[in-house]
Amino acid sequence: MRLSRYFLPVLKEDPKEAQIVSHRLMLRAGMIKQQTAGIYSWLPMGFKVLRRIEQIVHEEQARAGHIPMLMPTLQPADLWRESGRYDDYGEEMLRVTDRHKRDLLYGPTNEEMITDIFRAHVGSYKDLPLTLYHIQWKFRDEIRPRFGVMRGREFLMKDGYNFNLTKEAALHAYNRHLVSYLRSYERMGLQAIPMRADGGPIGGDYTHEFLVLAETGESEVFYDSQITDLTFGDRAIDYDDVAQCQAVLEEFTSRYARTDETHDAALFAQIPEDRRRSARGIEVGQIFYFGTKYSEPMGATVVGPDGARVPVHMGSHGIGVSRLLGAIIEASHDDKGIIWPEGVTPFHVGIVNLKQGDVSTDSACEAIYAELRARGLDPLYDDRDERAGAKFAGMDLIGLPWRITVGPRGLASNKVELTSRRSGESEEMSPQEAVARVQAIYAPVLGQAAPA
Ligand code: 5CA
Repeated sequence: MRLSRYFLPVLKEDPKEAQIVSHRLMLRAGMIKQQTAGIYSWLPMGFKVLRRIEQIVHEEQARAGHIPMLMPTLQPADLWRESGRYDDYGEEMLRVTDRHKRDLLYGPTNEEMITDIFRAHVGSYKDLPLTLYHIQWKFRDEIRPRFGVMRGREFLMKDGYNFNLTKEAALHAYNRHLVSYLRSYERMGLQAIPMRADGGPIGGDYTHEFLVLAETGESEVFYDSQITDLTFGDRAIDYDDVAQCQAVLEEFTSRYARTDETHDAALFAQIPEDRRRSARGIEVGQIFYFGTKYSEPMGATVVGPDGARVPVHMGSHGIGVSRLLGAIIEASHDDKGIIWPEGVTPFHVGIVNLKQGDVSTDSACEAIYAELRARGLDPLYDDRDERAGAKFAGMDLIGLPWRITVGPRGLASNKVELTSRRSGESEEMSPQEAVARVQAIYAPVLGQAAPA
């Protein structure tokens, strides 16, 4: 993309309404625009990151064998009357009446609807296990929407639902999700720690939240510091292997890590004092096993191996896709702006032309731009007629992890500069070498794509 033709409405001043750094930087970097409390337009660069995150989620769900679909945002109230949640959900549910005076609601989650789909089409244990998911906008009429996309009213969620004949099978699905979530967050450059949590309005007493540690997090968390040493990495995993998935769950959940809802001071006190930590965290996902809470009242049953109908065991699993943008920025920024991890960056590399209009500088930039694109990379070329200082400040603000700086002085000896946004370090090299280096940096990121 050429910056002169892009739509990147950066703000010069800090917006007053933003209380936390991710909200401030998303507004300043021209990623979002608030339309009303807790409801945002996603401007092109914000939308680009949102799609990168969605893509990672889709790929990791595909890898785990989960099946994508799409359910609507508006749902009939009658489904929620069946589960009893129409009244229970309270004021967070946005209720709408259509022209025929039928009650609808803007879905805050989809347990009822997916259970309805299941009961209409699945009748035998032979069709199990089944895991369906979608990535769709949700609405929760939060009393205090705040912190930008972190606590929105309309927000994008990946929500998945699994159906199983037995509790054991449902727990394997739970473990599989835990593994796929660990992989997803790591690809986004995040450490998200699974912590024992509370089921809240979704229900079930077996649930983990995934938390990214950050001072601005809304959750209070308590954990054993050893847990922060764990990484999933690129180890091979067979998602059908029950013991292997169980072993990952045990590895990542056996140390103390809980949100304040389930915190147990006596258990916590048993951890050696120098490892006890209390901190703030951002909840970027949650997985639940809730047994037959929805299948029983809604009649989602299958004929079991012995011929009798039994309600299915279910779980659900959510990732806060739009919240993740805020969480990633909270975890990765400095006083100049955002520092995108390579896995989610809106553009792979920025090209800064120090002397726009100079024939040889322009043509060197054009060649680098074309060569990067030919290699499957997505560069942002700052081809505006602006001062170098303004171009650098803009690049630092929007946070592309790598920058190639091209100026007449360097070009005289066939050199450009490759700069890391994270370390600030620069290295001089030929334009060809800079392209090859950027390609090598992104090879592992681009190579992680799984067939969706
Ligand atoms: N049905 C289950 C799992 S599919 C469910 O709704 N789970 S949830 O309530 O925990 O939401 C899943 C994720 O959505 C949360 O972990 C959080 O990351 C994100 N989320 C929840 N509320 C908001 C909100 N108001 N703004 C942004 N993201 C949110």
